[in-house]
This record gives sequence, C-alpha cells and structure tokens, in this order.
Amino acid sequence: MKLMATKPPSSPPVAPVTRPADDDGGSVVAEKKLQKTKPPQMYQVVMLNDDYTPMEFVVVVIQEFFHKDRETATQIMLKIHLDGKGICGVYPRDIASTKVDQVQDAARQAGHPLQCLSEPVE
Ligand code: TYC
Repeated sequence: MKLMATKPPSSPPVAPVTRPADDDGGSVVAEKKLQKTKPPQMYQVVMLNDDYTPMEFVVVVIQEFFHKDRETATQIMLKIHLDGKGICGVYPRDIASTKVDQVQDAARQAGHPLQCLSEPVE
C-alpha cells in the first residue's frame, strides 16, 4: 500500500557557502588558530668542566650517550675544557633528563666528578 504524506519532505537546511576572498591575507592567522599541537619546549644538556675527569672519559661519554662521532665528541670536550661548559645535545625534557642521569651514573661508577645538567633552550 502506498501512503501519501501531506507535505513532501522538506530538504535539509543548506549552510551558506562562503568563499575566501581573493585576497588571502588572513589565511596565515586562520591556520595558526587551527594548529592544536606545538613543538615541545626543548632542553639542552650542558656538561661542566672539572679538573679531574680524564679527557678520554668525557669523549667516550659524549660519543656513547649523545651519538657523536669521535671528532665531534673531541671538539665538544675541548670546548668544555676551555670554556668551563658546553652543550652536548638538545632534546625534549624527559630525554634530556635521562641523558643527565646516564652521564652522572657512568661518572659515579667510574669514580669521576663529571657533572652535567639540563636547562630549557631560550
Ligand atoms: N678538564 C679535564 C682535564 O683536564 C677534562 C674535562 C673536559 C673534564 C670536559 C670535564 O666536562 C669535562 N682532565
């Protein structure tokens, strides 16, 4: 059996179509508002000089925990030796904190006073 509605179904409301103006001068601001994630605050791992830790130990630590080749690790070590401190790497907070722990554990085990710390970049 065929039932007739009294009225034909109404069509759904249609959103007004808006088109961007030819001038797209506002598009950069609009994209910024839609961005939900921002890059994390980064932390630099700073190693400190001391008078007792052997240069070779520092070079090996920088190679092992900061994945630098021997030449780069040696340059970083010498910079720390001459300037008093130097940056070994830059990471998100938890990774930087883990690097500090790894360096300090290795130094303690070897009986060296080597110290490092992490601090926010900028
Ligand atoms: N100054 C140390 C020495 O002459 C070497 C050294 C370099 C120590 C860097 C610590 O973070 C350091 N044996």
